[in-house]
Amino acid sequence: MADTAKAKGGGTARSTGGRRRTRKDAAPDLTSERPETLLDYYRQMLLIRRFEERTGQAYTQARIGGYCHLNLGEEATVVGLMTALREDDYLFTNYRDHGYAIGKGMSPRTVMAELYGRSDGVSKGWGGSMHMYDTETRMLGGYGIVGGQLPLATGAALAISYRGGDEVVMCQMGDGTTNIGAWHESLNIASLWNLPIVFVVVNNFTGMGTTVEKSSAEPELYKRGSAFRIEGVRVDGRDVLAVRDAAADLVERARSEQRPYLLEATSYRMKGHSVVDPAKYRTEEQAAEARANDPVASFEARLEEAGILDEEKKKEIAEAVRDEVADAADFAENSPHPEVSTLFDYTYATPVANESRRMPADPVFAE
Ligand SMILES: Cc1ncc(C[n+]2csc(CCOP(=O)(O)OP(=O)(O)O)c2C)c(N)n1
Repeated sequence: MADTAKAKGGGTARSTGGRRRTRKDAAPDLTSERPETLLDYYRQMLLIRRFEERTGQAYTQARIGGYCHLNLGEEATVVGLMTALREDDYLFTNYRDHGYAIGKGMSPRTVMAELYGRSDGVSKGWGGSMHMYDTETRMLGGYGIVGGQLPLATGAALAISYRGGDEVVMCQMGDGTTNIGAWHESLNIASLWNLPIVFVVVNNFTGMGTTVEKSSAEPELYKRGSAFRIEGVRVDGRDVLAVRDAAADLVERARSEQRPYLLEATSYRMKGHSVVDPAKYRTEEQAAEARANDPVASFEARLEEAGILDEEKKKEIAEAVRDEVADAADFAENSPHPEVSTLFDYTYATPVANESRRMPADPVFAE
């Protein structure tokens, strides 16, 4: 059910008279939605679910190496957020980025190839799971350092503001990130300089195995923008329509008012922190609650109840998704490994002195 709460920011925001959701708002009514749109949200959520399941499987088969964090359980949050952005808006995320990369428009093929560390991957195979990056779709990364994306996203919003553009930056992070220095620095500057950015905290209630209550003096994270006069909203991250509406509202306000906003999406990751974490800190009750509120299954049931999804349509979507994921895995499997000689090609925009790390056949770039 949709459940939004709001914390006042204050600051210099100009009111647009835009639609503002409050805790009393009802869940978005399906009858006012286009059935094709709802089915497309469902398809996207299912695609991320199956893609991530396949990723986990490929990891255990040693097709994927390094760190690997899945969006399982967070599909409604991912799809709702991505639906709220325009194609020319920018996105920065943490390392839990596969679903966002697909949602922002990258092909599952090139995302999977990146996971496999192959040359057809979005980052030419050199980035891996945590570093999906693509200027074309304006997903400017995937970052492995907790909070590393915040100053960069704030800088991108400053660039937009400086050039007088009307794009918005969305900066996704986890709940644990709200306790790191970059959070305070970035929100402070974003508010002080009136930057068009929406900070999104995906609150899955655990930073690795540490709960929000144990790590945050203010566990209602949407209120934590108030120190910087940034208005915050909390939304049920397991409801794709509620996330879409809350995010679209804040994105459009950031755009028209040139102000930062904060969105907290309460969510739940269905697996451990990364694929190698057995999540033993989870109780059986918590796992059962998660299964009972699975965002994909809940939305499926809601569409069925509304008569929008029937068995035939469900089968059709499931098969199309299955084929797309299988195709992505085949593509990744058949993509060549990158040449070692290209290791430094994408690190700097221009050639830099390379004598100390030059491979035998490389040209020399002098100091
Ligand atoms: C600066 C820094 N400190 C510690 C780590 C190790 N680390 C990786 S993920 C993580 C937890 C972050 O949790 P949260 O922000 O809630 O994101 P989630 O994994 O839930 O998406 C930690 C401590 C790191 N990557 N970077």
